Amino acid sequence: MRNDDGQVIRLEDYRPTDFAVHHVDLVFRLGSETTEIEARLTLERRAGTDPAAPLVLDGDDLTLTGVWLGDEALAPPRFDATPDRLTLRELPAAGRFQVTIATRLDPAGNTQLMGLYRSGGVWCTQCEAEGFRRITYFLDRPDVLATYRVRVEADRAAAPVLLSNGNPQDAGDLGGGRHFAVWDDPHPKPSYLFALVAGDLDVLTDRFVTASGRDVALAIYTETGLSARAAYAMDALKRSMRWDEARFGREYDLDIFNIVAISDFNMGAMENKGLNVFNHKYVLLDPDTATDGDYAGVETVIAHEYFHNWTGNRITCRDWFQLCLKEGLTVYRDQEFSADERSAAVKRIASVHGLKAQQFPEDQGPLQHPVRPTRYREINNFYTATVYEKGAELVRMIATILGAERFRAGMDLYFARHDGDAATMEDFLACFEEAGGIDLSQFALWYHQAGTPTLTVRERFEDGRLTLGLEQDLQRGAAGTGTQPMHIPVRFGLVSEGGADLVAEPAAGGAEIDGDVIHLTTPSAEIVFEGLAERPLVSVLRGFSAPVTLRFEQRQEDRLRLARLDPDAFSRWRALTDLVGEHLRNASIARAAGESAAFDARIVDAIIASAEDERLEPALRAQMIAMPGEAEIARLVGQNVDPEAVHEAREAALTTLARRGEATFARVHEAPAATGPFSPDAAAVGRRALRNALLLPLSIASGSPDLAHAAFAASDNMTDRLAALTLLAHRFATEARTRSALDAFFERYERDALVIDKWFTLQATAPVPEAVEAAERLIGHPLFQLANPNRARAVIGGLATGNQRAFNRADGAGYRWVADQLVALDRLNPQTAARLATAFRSWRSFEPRRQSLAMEALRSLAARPDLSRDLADIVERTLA
Ligand code: 0A1
Ligand code: ZN
Repeated sequence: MRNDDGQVIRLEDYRPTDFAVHHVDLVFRLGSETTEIEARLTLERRAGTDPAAPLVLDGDDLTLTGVWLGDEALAPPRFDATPDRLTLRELPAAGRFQVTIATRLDPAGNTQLMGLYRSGGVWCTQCEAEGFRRITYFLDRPDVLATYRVRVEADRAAAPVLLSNGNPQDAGDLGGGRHFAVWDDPHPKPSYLFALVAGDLDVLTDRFVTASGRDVALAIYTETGLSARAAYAMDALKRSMRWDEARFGREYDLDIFNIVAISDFNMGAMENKGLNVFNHKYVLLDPDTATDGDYAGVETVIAHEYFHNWTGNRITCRDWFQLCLKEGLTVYRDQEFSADERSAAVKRIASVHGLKAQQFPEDQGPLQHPVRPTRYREINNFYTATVYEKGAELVRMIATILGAERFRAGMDLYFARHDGDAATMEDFLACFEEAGGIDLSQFALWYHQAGTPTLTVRERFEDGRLTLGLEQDLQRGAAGTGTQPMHIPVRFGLVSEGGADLVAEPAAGGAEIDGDVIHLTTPSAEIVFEGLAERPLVSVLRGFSAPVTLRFEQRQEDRLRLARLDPDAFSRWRALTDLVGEHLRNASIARAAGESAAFDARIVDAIIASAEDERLEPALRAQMIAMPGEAEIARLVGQNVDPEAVHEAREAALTTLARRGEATFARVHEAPAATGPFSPDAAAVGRRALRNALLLPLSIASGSPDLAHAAFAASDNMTDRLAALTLLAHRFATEARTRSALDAFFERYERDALVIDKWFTLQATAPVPEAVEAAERLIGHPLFQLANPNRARAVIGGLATGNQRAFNRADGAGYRWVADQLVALDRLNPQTAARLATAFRSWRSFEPRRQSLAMEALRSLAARPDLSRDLADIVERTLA
């Protein structure tokens, strides 16, 4: 294991390598115990570099068994090897030459799940970001691009399927039960996109003919017996391929595209060239075992990895500081895909919800960093919501600023100019500057300055003149990365009393306006609209056109009206959730001071009205009646948070809503549900979401679990079943009938890992203080496996990130329990331990007693001498 050497990698130190790697020939001899690897690299010194410079290759925990220059076996001092580095001296000053390196690995002992490891019986690899160096010594960095040819040898019985990147070239028998396959990838790629999979797998196949007529063989490999569950993933893949052609003119570029579903995986999935490897959670689905949320997740992740083929693979990153170049852009692309495939407003609400729940707390706490960071200790810790989700928002803002046509022209230029390159964020922006005829140097600050800007809006209406005052501020905690005014695109509308968008001409001289977008580029600006017959309702930041905290002291009546009649569906949702959020924030603060705050009946009525508003699609109605979660309310409170007060305030609001809305909710709930077989289409998903959202207030109003039990018993799909069971486990935990329902669920799905993850999660997330003890019991369950990331996340992550009340328990037991689990997990899988440790990131926002308990837990972690670099980096930055 790599312990921390304290080294910080800096963007300003970037320098190209002295050597180019033109081609890589790999041979893998997979054995039941160890794997032997031979890597033959075709190298060349780059022109203009020191002809005597040694070749220094990266390694991580490697065992070297031989080195050759051409056919000559080398011995020290011609080379020096440690587990982490191989240095070769006296290499040719010019021309191509070959170095062959032999290493021996123990894939079964690799619990980090980086490099070559075994999951179940399957051999598989994960190389992003720096896993290839755990297979062989290499210039393991994204700007070293080579073609690869891979030969895999294995026992046919253990591994009838042998896969790598690119096209299959050869295969055959070796005698003695052994066989081989050879794969050839003609597209030069960085080592992080290398992949190999070997095992006994089932396959689902299909075909796709690209716009220009290339016939592509598609295959999704799964554990034996599960390939039927890959049907929806296959459908999503074909839709993604078609969409990328239509929307961005991007076609697939090999004759074969393989996906493999793996049960032990650190992240969601990986875009290896022609051989995507997935956490099986994002491939395997059927109505009986997966929820509608799971279906949406599969669609998104399948699309995301496929879209990487152009944004990430054909055009890759020069260095890891440029991670947003591929990730922010690819998230933007997958969000646009989902918006086109489903309801755009529903998708946008879900994305903004995710951004606020994940990225805002990160950007407002100790793990804050710019979208394009300039230094890191451990790159694995920068696969963050800031790089991914905020990175996507920055691309969306570019699209808003340029408009659809010029944005597409900028993307076309990017693909044309940088195909085959390892590019930078500056390269990307330059394409939009050129294609859009615009200077984006101020906009670029979004990539460099950390923190969530505050946008303050004021309005004044007099004599038919509306004055909007806008002000931006990045003062609050922006980690020394600058606080210069940024270019904030503010989409807006002026809405009439009757609910129509008014067309009003701005008077000259204020901030620049382009159609329905105000371009705020100065610290503050005013815009005046003249000749208005009536005072309009001001609808700002439509579609969440910039990732900012909006402060707009708008009259309550105006906001209530906008919640009812803003022609922009997203803005209606925002108007209502902002009102609810504000109440919950104030009520939480009041409770903490021993007072109470009444839930304004007009807000309550607005929520109730939205539940039966036939003009809104059901999915949107479900989103409007859902209360913000406890963590979101805590974020709104911001400081001195008392999680018990937050919990009580939310409960009180739910009770008020449930009592007042009972009749309406019951009416909507009783309306006939859709008939016919299960369908994952958007309309059916929306209807289920609405019915399930109503279960909570209806159960609270009746004070009885009967409705949830009836729903559980009647459910014919996992969405309804899990919604009912979660409600029972979270609100009626002590009832014997709840236990029976949990047991019945367990028995039914005992052999289904993905469903059993849900069973673990729903218990770890029960919003009761005793969930800490429950989680302790869960990790003693025979089916709990710390080494399986999905299972570890289900229980430890369930408690740490999905259970604000128990994690932040007043006696500190939640913090201590999580810290203990992190220590144990860190020994097996540092990357997953570090990711879970980010749960502590908001510790300073709690009241002083909890702060000191959290600090104690963090300090005791930091004091451990054997912490991995991954976990040490998170813990130390969180404490700093
Ligand atoms: N590039 C992948 C994310 C990813 C990153 C690191 C990994 O290592 C375990 C795995 C996957 C994506 O954006 O989907
Ligand atoms: Zn990605």
